[in-house]
Amino acid sequence: MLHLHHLENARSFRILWLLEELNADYKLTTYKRNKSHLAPDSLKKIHPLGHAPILEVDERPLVESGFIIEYLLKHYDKQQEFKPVDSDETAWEDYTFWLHFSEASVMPLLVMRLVFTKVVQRSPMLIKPITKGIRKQVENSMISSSLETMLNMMEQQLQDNHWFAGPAFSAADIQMHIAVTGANAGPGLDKVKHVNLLNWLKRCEERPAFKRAVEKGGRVKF
Ligand SMILES: N[C@@H](CCC(=O)N[C@@H](CS)C(=O)NCC(=O)O)C(=O)O
Repeated sequence: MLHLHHLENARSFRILWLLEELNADYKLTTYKRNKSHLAPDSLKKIHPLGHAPILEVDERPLVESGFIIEYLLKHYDKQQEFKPVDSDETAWEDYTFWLHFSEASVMPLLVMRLVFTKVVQRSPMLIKPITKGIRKQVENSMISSSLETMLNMMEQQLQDNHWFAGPAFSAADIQMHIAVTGANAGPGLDKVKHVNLLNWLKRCEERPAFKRAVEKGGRVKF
């Protein structure tokens, strides 16, 4: 029995989407964020980390979206539809690289940006100019140029390939989707420089399983 604990506007959308791609039989519980934009304490009762996603497999709680994805593919993707076969070295390397790149490189920058935006939003009027100044400094010195380099790498990959792991859609696309959605928030990605990324986003979101996941768990908004 699979039971997904999903938090609104969160990385757990990845697992919901994959479960839909797999046509798996699962139970879904969706949690609302609290006033501080954090997960409710009730998630800590399922797993001490209290983060989403948590996938309970026969009541054993699994965490980390990359690990959960690999677990689901190993046990439920019998035709190996969502991961390249080991013998296709290039596709396998691309799949593995982008699966890790999303969580290890892109998401930390997006979370840092989100945290500083929240700090500005929540700071009292009197000190807002100071927090805005700090946010700008962090954005300029630690976020924007690294993110631009990463976006250029992604753009290059999608210029040469239809999907992140080559010609076929894979779970690497699912893992990357929220990262690209986050980078596309606010003013949005440059329509010329990042045309391949924007077209890839559309292709992802046209998938019937993606649409079903949005109906069940809501769309991720940054
Ligand atoms: N590396 C973890 C990150 C999990 C994570 O931080 N989830 C966020 C949602 S995007 C969360 O639960 N945040 C709520 C909180 O920190 O209280 C993964 O990929 O599963």
